[in-house]
Amino acid sequence: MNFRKLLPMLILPLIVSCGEVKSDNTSKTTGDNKTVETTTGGKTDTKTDDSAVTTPEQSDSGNTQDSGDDTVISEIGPGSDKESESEKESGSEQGGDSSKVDESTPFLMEAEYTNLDEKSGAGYSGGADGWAMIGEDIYDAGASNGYYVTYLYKNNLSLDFFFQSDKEVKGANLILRLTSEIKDVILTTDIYTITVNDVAVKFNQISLLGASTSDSEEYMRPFSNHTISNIDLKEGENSIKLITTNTEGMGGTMYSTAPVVDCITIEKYGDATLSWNPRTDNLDHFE
Ligand SMILES: [Ca+2]
Repeated sequence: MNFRKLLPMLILPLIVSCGEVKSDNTSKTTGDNKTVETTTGGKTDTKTDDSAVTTPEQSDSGNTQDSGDDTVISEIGPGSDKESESEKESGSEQGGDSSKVDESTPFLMEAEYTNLDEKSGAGYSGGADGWAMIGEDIYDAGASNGYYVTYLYKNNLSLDFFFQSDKEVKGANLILRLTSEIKDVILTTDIYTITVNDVAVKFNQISLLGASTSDSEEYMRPFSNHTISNIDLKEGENSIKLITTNTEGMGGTMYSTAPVVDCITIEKYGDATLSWNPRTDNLDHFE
């Protein structure tokens, strides 16, 4: 194990909640290590494995068992996220079971760590492909891990999160951490599609108000959390996709209406173990 390569990995899982903000770049990783983040019960493990490089699309439920050194990086507790006003607004009628006691640790997946290799996006002035769709939170909008994904303003463009669960899960919560830029955004199922294992889920209107009004304004609306209840997961490989499904332009070359995506978090998944293969190398380009 190369300690120099391992060191950034030790720092990475300290960023564990959508509600937490990281203002520096210490979670960046270099090199070609495979990273597996696993969350179960009350702890999060991050492991590195020099022996294989696996993209989320290539991974299956069998490859989450890591052969590298087991290192418990940090233990985190549930409930560290604070509901934003807008989340309460959009999530209060979702029928969440507040009486359910579930102390599972929130399982966070950064948008900037998804596989963007085949993605081609559109922005306010021109497009961007692959890792170039990642934005750095230079205006302190509260992006988890300091980065987010934008350029999602194109019909049928999706942001894909692939992960594994060691067992079936019923009634989990999915939390989206989003904002808007250039123009206020109101997401409904008519213009935006969220799928879990390729089945569209219902969600209440998500209002992302207070956006900057121009490309030159040095401001970004703070990210806010939005909860969708009653998500079911299956044993093995799972997917959550955020898909722009409209042609309602927002100005310039933003051909569709879409949010800016910071990360997603799964909560209340019982005693299942969730894991994924974050593409931390996406941030190598920001060194
Ligand atoms: Ca992020």
